[in-house]
Amino acid sequence: MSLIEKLKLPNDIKKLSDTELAILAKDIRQLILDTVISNGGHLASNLGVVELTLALYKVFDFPKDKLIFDVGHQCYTHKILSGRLDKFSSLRKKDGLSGFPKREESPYDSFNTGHSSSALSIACGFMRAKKLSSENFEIISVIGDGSLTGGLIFEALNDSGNIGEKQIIVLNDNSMSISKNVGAMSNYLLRLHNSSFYNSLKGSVSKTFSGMKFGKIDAVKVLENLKKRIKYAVQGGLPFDQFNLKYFGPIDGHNFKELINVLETAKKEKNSVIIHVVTKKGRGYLPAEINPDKYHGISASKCGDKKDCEEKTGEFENSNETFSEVFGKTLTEMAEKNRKIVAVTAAMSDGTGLTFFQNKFPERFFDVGIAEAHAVTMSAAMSLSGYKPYFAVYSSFLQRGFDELLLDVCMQNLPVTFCIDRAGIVGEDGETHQGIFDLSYLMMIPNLTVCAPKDAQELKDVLKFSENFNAPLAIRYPKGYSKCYKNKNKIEYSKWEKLTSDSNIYLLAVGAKMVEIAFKTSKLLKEKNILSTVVNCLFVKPFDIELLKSLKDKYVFTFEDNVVSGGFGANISLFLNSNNINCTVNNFAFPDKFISHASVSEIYEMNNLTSKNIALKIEKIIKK
Ligand SMILES: Cc1ncc(C[n+]2csc(CCOP(=O)(O)OP(=O)(O)O)c2C)c(N)n1
Repeated sequence: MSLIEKLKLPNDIKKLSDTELAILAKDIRQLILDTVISNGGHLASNLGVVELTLALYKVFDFPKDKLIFDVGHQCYTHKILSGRLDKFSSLRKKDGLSGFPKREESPYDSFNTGHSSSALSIACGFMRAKKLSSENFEIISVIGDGSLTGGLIFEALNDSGNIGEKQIIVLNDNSMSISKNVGAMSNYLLRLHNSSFYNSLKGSVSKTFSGMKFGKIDAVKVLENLKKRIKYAVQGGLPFDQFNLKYFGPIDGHNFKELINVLETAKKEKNSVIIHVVTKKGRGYLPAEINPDKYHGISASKCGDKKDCEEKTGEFENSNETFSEVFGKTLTEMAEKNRKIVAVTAAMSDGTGLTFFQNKFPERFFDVGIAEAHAVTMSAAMSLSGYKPYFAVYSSFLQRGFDELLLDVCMQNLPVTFCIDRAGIVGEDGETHQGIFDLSYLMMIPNLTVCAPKDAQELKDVLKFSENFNAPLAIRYPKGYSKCYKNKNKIEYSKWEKLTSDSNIYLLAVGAKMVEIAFKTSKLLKEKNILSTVVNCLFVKPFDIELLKSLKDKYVFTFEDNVVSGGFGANISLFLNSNNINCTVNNFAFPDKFISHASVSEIYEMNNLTSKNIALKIEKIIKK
């Protein structure tokens, strides 16, 4: 029986020696590795914080003390230690453990996270509540150096300096966001943990000079003062001091003695502290240590994405490239001829396919850190200066930049192109990552054109169309592999494409996933002698008004991978109704709820959005 199986978690951790903790860390690493290889998930980040999480559990009393994980993707050891060991094999599976902290799962998860840089705002809320209620507990946030590139963190740091309540911030510095971390703060942290001269002075003063005097003055006092001056000279002044945070570090994040010492000191402190812990992303698994970016998040198997594309229906074939790859390569090709094209990412160059562009045109590629709102406004100003910015961003993360999209880009009608990846259902990452709200928040923005290509070829064509389009444009596409349809659409502004011949039943579909489902639905209906017309609504906004006007007295069914409220279908219904185009309209979309983790196909199944379900529903409606 391994140590991990013998322990009563989490209480037994308090009794363990450093040697036993090291054995436990090894067991946990193996468990994380085995589970993530089989289920997919965030590997490198979790391998990096095993010792840190164990040390936190050794020193603090959770859930009385509150532990907040920023982003939350590094919470696996925490889940294992907090009574979820027996369920760990269900990580990211339907009805299993979430890959992120989730209050519904355990009282040890103090807040549901998933998007970066919110931890310190959460801490501020707990601090104020603690002060008002005079309860006694510690508030500990674990934030990464990547999270520290997000503006929300600085709003919270500013606010927390005035609250008059204690917090402990553990800054887990591995010099990596998903890719190499960027920006001035990241350079500063690097200087801090490279300042070996200062580090060698750390702690040695009191040991060596204890009891000695310089004249009448205590030698330790003089030297401590001198040490402080050296610290500022070497480290360039500590910004954390300005936020009323006492800085401890850098600490070796894989050394139990150092970690436990510093956490115990922090616990005794009356005032807020920041502990700068240096860890190795991917620690203990060589491939992840060497390539932490590639092992940041891994799929159970890449086929997970491909599975849904395997069925060949004759109308389309599978492509070997993901939408992200097609986007990245096409933009790079376009940039070869057009020197005004610039690419912007908020710390997601790899995931969005921009690495191709980054390698070819580093001077025209800008990673601004995990700062989506900033990326939007920054792009707006670049476009005003004659450049053609393409901001590649995941659907759920663009939510962070809504006001900037509305006012800084669309109100001024500026030609920024938003390449919205991971639109629709993403699957195992769950609620925080499903891209099912973008159509609702994009459809209502004046001046914005929204496109959803049906396949890789159309994504290429829309990107080429975007080059001379002089207004804000959003192009949304899903996670994973594309199909290639036989039909090649001629892109014409606001025009839709009929993929099958005219009939009395119109299936108006938005984007790759839904055009595919509409196609399959149409085939199933045909088997029952019900003819239907599949329409690829490439321009989600503005509508093809001519086509809509022709739908009088027809059956209209809309298909979208977005929540039903405020989406494509809801707006179509509104348009048809307010223009007295009499027809029977039904919307197939996701219900207005947050959708938990499961595979993409399970999620479609659970929400009755498979072609089989839809065909049955259509049949019922038209036979009424
Ligand atoms: C708002 C937002 N944008 C992007 C992401 C995608 N993302 C997940 S983890 C991560 C990097 C976080 O880096 P860091 O905080 O240093 O943690 P590490 O993975 O290095 O431990 C990013 C960009 C996100 N979760 N939230």
